Amino acid sequence: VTLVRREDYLAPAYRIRSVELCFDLEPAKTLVSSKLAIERNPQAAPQPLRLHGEGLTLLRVLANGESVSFRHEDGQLVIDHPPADESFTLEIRNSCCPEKNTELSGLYTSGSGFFTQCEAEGFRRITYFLDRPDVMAVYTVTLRADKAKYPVLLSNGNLVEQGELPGGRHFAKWHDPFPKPSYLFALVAADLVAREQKIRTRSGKEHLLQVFVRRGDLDKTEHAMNSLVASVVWDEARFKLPLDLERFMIVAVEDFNMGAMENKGLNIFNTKFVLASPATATDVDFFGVESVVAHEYFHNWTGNRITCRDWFQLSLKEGLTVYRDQEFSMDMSGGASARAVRRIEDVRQLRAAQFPEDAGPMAHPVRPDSYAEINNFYTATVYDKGAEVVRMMATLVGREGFANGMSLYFERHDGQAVTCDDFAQAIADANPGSALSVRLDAFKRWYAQAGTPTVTARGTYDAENRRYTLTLEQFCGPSPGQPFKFPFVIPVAMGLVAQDGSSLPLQLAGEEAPGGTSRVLVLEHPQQQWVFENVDAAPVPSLLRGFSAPVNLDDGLSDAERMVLLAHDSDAFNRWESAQKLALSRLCAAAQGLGPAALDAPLVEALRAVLRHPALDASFKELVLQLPSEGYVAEHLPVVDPQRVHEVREAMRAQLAEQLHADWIEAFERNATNEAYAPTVAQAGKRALVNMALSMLCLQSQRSGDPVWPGRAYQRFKDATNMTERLGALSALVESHAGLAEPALSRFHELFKDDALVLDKWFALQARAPELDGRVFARVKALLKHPDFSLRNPNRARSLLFSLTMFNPAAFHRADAAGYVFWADRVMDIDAMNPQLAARLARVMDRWRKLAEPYRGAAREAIARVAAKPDLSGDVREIVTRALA
Ligand code: BAL
Ligand code: ZN
Repeated sequence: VTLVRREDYLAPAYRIRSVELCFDLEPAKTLVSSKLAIERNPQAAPQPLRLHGEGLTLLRVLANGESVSFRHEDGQLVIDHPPADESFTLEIRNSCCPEKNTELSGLYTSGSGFFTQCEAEGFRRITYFLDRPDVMAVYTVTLRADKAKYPVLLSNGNLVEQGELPGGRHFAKWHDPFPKPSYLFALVAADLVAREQKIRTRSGKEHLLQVFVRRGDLDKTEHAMNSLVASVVWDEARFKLPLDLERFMIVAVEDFNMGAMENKGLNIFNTKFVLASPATATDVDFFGVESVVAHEYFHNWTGNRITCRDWFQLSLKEGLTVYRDQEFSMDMSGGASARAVRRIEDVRQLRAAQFPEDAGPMAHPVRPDSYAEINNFYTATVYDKGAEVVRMMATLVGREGFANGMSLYFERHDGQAVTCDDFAQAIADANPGSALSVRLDAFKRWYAQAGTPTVTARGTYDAENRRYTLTLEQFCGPSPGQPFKFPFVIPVAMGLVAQDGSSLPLQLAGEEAPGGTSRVLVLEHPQQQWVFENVDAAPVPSLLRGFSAPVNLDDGLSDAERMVLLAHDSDAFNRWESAQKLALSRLCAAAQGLGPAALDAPLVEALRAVLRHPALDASFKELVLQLPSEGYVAEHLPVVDPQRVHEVREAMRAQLAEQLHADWIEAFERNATNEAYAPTVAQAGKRALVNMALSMLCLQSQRSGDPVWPGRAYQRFKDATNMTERLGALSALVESHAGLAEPALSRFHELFKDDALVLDKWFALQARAPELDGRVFARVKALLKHPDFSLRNPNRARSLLFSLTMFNPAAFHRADAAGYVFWADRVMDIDAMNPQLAARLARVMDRWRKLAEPYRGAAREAIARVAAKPDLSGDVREIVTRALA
């Protein structure tokens, strides 16, 4: 494995100022001609010109109109003696083969159209170029194609010319006035239709918004368009960042490795994040569309106007843009409670994906130091932990201070390719004297050091002096290549809660008066103490409110103290967190044989109180009543027996189904709604709680044999007027292994067999059902041969394989190792077509070292079998090599 290292960065020796591209599009052989205006970097030593190129057929190279000698070396086109002038032109003709491009990187066909994906290094699979983000050029692009097959021809920027060509062909010429790196190039040639909307920004300028989809999908684009309009309005209001393009296009494509891609003015999206109608998409899908549309739109400033100097800086745009889309989603959600629900969901996601990553063989800093394959670093760490790092900065400088920092960032760097340091510096410089600027260097360790720190908190109460002393300590264990860590700067939002549940005023020693009931302590040393004065009785500390830093918190609280927080904390996040910690401690104890596989009566009663609470929102109740996932429990165990974890969690779920039976019935009846469908947080919360209640009621029926609830679920499944209810009812049947699950599954397939995204749900649901006697695993193996299944379509492959291997530990981790054998075979099958997708599947074994025997040995053997495959892609090789290291 050859590594690219951050410290080896050198500015480019040549720059490309402008490029004229011309495509003759044919699936089997597309001709590309490119004319590059190249400049030497006067600061760089004289050297050959080296252009990236991968899997291309070179037809011609001219420099300043003359032939020039060239050679191929290490996947690069090398011109040893380019013209000596400061600037010169290079003309290249090459061909590529879009229909054979199963990697879905570069130019490829999907269905009957042409699409591109260039981030990170796909442009070099289209033509020879300086394919690195710090080379920014102005693009003029001409597309030529058969008019009947490809009536729509799109590229970045503005349409400047179009017309007919002989032989039934036509052309379109596009010009993008903004210099951009090659990873933001895009083209589309396909038979599509568009939903269009005009929007006026604050300056009074009118802009055209378009969402392109296949014929027949137009009725599923309203939500994407609404989300786009809302994003444009939000970015201008919150960050004074207006839409800078005359036209902004979104195109949906069925075969796509990522969620979506922020190509300048021409976003290309996985259909999953564009198409949504109440009949075919769930509430979760609707929120996904909203947040991904926003994310890609926000990239237009954070990513496109200011981009990354090199790929080690990926979080510069991704962490920041995730932070922005999270804030947008919170603002779109409404009140404080809905915002808290969003925050809880984001944190759950961070803990489910990023914390394990940070503790495993792929652990890397938010700004990595090296990589073999950059595609492997589009990770939860770069995205989600990166967003937490930005969020901590915003916490340390305040909301207005952060907005000022963003303004300074754009003032300084608009149009440039910069680093994470440049961003942090701008935020700090806009806020002199702030909690961030006075310790900026230490804060930036969040970019440099991998690993999740643990913060240990202990409090002591001194009744005589009415003083409460809080001691915080931090520690972060070693990560690959980082044996020792310096202390992090950790903002700890906190409050003190009295035993009666009231919020106590917070007055630190030395202060004249209390400063509110919630504040942010900055932990920057291995250990620090804070003394609070005028505290009348021993309080319960509520720490890390709103999850103010991406750390594990050991708060040392007793069950009774957690119960106080669960019932009363003014911070909704910590209310939820208290329930999670109470349940987690039982799950972990039971999984290790240190406690019963049952919840104690006080906890069941506390959960009942939440479920019955007259004032709490349904969405919040649903989150509190969910037991921590098997994956989350596993992360908290020293050694993991996935079957045992499953067993104890199922036992506790069954217990909640039984002991809260009457409460589930009431929750079901009370929250069932006949309102016209709208994807609002309030409605979605009710539907989520109703679905959970139905699941619990069917689970209880499975044990009691009472057929009433499966019957009602089946009826609800048939009568449902939206996909959230329909899928919820179907899940309740499938997850409880009810007899009616089979007819319901057949009916569902019959109803939706022509809707790819819904069929994905059908596959996923079956692969995620709680394992029972090996039936679920057997079914997944059978579904692999289903006529509707294909490994080529990433969404379909994910629906079956990721559902099993990532989200169904008990079906996957089998004592007979069959799950691992299955995994290894699929990784190798997919690798032959699509290494990026295969590498993602390979990552599900990251945590194999934590497994108990016989799982551990069998897992190692399966990984070693993949590693031994001679023609493995670099993508998968990097993952399995690290896993075995
Ligand atoms: N830039 C890759 C897709 C995304 O993060 O938006
Ligand atoms: Zn992004």
